[in-house]
Parts: sequence; C-alpha cells; structure tokens
Amino acid sequence: MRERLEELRRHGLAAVEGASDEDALRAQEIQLLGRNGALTVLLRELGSVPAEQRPQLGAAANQIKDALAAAIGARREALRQASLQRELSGAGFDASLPGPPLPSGGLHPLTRVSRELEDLFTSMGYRVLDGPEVETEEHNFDALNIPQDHPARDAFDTIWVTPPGSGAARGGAVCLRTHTSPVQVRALRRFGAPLRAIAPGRVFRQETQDASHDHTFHQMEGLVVDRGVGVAHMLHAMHALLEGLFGRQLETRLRPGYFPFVEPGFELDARCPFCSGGCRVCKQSTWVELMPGGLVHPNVLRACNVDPEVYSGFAFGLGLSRIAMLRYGIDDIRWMLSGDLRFLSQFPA
Ligand code: FA5
Repeated sequence: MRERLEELRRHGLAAVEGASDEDALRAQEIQLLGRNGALTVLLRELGSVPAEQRPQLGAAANQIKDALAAAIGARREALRQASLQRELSGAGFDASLPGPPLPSGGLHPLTRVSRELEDLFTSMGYRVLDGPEVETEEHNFDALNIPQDHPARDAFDTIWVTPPGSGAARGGAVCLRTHTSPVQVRALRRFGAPLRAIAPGRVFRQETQDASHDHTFHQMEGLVVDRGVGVAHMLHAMHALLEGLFGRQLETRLRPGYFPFVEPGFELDARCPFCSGGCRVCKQSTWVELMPGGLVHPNVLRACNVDPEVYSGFAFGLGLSRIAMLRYGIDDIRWMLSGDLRFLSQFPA
C-alpha cells in the first residue's frame, strides 16, 4: 500500500506538471482527486489493511492529497499567466481600443422638472431655498396662521415625531413637514423683505396611497414679498412657470381656494395640455388643477416680523410630483419613489 501511494505521488506530480493547458489540468485533477479518482480508490482500500498500519497510511495519503492539490493550484496559476502573456503580446491585442461601454444612469423626472424650474426662477431673480424635512409645529402650522383645531394638525393627516402639545409643549412639538410652506416662514425671518424665493422639497402626510396620492411627495413653494405686490404679480409668476414647463401659454382660470396662510386664496387650473375635448388626464373636463396660491396673510407677515402695512406678497404651492407626472405622462405617482429600475431606465441621460 505504501509503495502504491508513493507511486501515485510521483506519477501524479509529473502528470500535473506535464498538463499543457487548463482543460488537460482539470482532467488530471479529476483522475487523481475526483470522486472515483486514484487517491480515493486507494483510500477506500485502507479499510482492509491491518488496523495498526492504518493511522500511518492515512496520514501519508492526506499528505499526498495536499501535495497534489497544491501542485494543481500552482500549475493552474502558471497556465493562466502564460495565457495572459500570450494574449497581451499577440498581434490581435490593441491596447488603444475603447473598453466596453459602462451603463450610465439618467436624472429622475422630479430632479429634471425641479432643475428646469430652478433655472427659470433664478433667471427672474428668485433665490432657491431649502428647509428641514423634520419641522416644528410652530413653523409648519402656528406661524402660518393655521388654527389650533385645524384638521390638518390631526394625527390622521400629519406624521408627528413628538406629539402635538398645548401650553408648555406648544411650539416644541415636531412633525415631518406636511408642505413646503414652512420655508416661507424660515425665509422671511432670515432674509426679511423684500424677498423672492422658491423652495422645492419633499413633504409627508398620513395618506392612503392611490394613483395620484402618496404619503411622501414633492412640492415647490414660491414666495414674493415686496411693496405693492398683488394678485396680478402672482398670476404673472404662475403663467411664466407654466410656459417654462409646457413650452407655450396655456389658458388658465382662478377659482377661490381656502388656505389659512393666504387671503385671498386661489386654485389655479389650466386647460389640459394634452387634449382639446377631454381625456383621461383631465378626466374629460379639459381643465387640470395645477396649483394653489394667494396673497400672504397679514398674520403670517407679522409672525415673520414683516410689517403688513408696508409689505404684501404672494405665495403658491406647486405639486411637483403631479407636475412631473403631467410632463412625462406618468400614470401612477407610486412609480416616482419606487426606485424601480424598469421605471427609472425610461429616463436615460
Ligand atoms: C398645500 O400644501 C399648501 N401649502 C399650498 C399653498 C402654498 C397654498 C402657498 C397657498 C399658498 P395642498 O394640500 O393643496 O396645499 O397641496 C398642494 C399641492 O400638492 C396639490 O395641489 C397637489 O398637487 C399636491 N398634493 C397634495 N397632496 C398630495 C399627495 N398626497 N400626493 C401627491 N401630491 C399631493
């Protein structure tokens, strides 16, 4: 048995060394160490040798197995290196050829619309502002003239981080901002009047999801405060926005709308940009609801240390997610933040 093991070692090492390519080496590996290979067959016979010889023969067999495995690994690496060298020095290799193309991503439709609007408004002298997504009750509601008992404060609508309070806790309560309007408050307190700003960003509401409602979506606030600002200025800004988005003037109409932080308040509708006689987008009405807005309520100006006797202003709150849907013909808002590559890859760079 010992001689046969020794013979296997000698013969095996020579065969491994003589393997001329990776396929031949693999065949040798199977022949030597495979399930029915020469070493396995010898090991099976170990059971029939006298018990006192078995430990020594077993140890010798294991050493041979390790030596053969190491030799096979070394030979495989040497063959790979040799093949690589052949490829590199061969006439067919051209190091100046471009590599395979790398897949590249595109901008998210929300980012595209937001950047287009940022460019448009900065060209009209607006600042682009940001505000925290985790906001105080004071900024999100109180300073915006939203009454204590307004249903929007309810936990059915607002995601509270610390519960809304009264008395000592008031103003200290914290929520995920339900709209971008608190940026109005932060901006006016920080920069004062006159001010022209937009604030795109993410907002959160307790909301049952459907094709046009999400619990997390994007808005863009617009705010202008100066001497003598009125509804005509607001309409001008809204029309500029629509022309920037859709590339042409759309017919619009104003309806009364109620928001505690504006007076008067409006809803702006536009003629459906996709049809002339009614379609799925406008639900056959030929009008699409585009954005609410209005003149900044004097109480909001006061809460931001701006004198309403001297200054007036307008604000609007564009539903950025819904505008991006209109712009790109996206039929369900839940695609927007899905992270689904089937959706995202439709917006290549
Ligand atoms: C507001 O959020 C006000 N802050 C807007 C405003 C600003 C009014 C300044 C006056 C002055 P509203 O809740 O209607 O308003 O939301 C504004 C827009 O956000 C809607 O027109 C709609 O386009 C979008 N929106 C509202 N809820 C959702 C939702 N769950 N999913 C997606 N978009 C929504």
